[in-house]
Amino acid sequence: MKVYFSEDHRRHFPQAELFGGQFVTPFERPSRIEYVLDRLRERRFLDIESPGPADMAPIRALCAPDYLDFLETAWSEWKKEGFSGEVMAASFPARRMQMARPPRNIDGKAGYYALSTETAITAGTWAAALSSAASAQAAAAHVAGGARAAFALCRPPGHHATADMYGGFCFLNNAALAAEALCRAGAGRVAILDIDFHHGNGTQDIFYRRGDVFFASLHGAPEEAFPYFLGYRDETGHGAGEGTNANYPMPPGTGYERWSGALEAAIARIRAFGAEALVVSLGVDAYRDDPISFFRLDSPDFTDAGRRIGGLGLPTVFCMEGGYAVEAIGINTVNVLEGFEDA
Ligand code: FKS
Ligand code: ZN
Repeated sequence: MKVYFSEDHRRHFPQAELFGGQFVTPFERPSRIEYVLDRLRERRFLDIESPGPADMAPIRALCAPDYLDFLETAWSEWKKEGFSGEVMAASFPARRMQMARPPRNIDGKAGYYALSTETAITAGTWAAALSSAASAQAAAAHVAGGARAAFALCRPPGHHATADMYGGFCFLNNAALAAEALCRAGAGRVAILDIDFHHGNGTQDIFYRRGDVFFASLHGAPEEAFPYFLGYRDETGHGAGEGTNANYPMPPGTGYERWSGALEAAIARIRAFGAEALVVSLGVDAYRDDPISFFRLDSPDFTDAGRRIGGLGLPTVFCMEGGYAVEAIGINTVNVLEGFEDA
């Protein structure tokens, strides 16, 4: 399977994440990619290519123009304001406040476009986000061109990003860009399967009213887990998209037996939907030792999950999302890909 990955991910490396009332080194850090690359090479995934520049037209079609302007200029505006740290949102349009008027002040704007505070923007964040999107686009183009599968080793991740919000370490929704590219290449129906521990709120939001893209997500129940405010079972889509959204929230301590049951249910829905192509939001933070998650999957479980996904027999684009137990993320990611190829 071909792998796409850009060195430009390194340009995004914030020094700080607000976690539990303290600043810590962000869990989402450049070394994550090294762990995955090392295992890919070791296990003979040697066809690793760096993508060309991002195709801006689909990004502009997906995202709000003012949001893209914000991402591109946030760092320089923050510096112009005289702030010495990284861009971090602190004030949000909460209940009964105005949503329709983005402030001019950069501190206000950060809160307007953010869905949470832990995700900092630095000098190279925009370039890194574009390079991550470019990997997803290249992988989608490869699959649209007839390949069985491709892996976009995206960093920063994407599934929390909406058309106009960043957060949860995400800026541009890579999986959504891949799905949209598959649609435009002629797939009448595309499914997105999100197996990251966290709910893919951004992806759900982007496709919620569309009937041609099915979204299924397995994740920590919103009562207990980030992003907290979306991901319930009764979110089933709206309008033309009614019936094309499936959430599988699960409680703390969930192990592979329950998780694989949800995976089978999601796969059955994707099959019934009649998907012609598949995008997998591949997070491996459902792993038992993940530092910020609460499922209990073992490494071999990821191989089995990959095999079940491969059983769908669909052209498939994998997009890297989360996973933080650094040593294991390489093993678990490649396990999914190998299982898939085995199927
Ligand atoms: C707030 C805790 C916020 C943020 C967790 C983000 C998870 C990101 C991810 C992605 F795939 F996007 F990387 N924690 N007090 O793993 O879903
Ligand atoms: Zn996650």
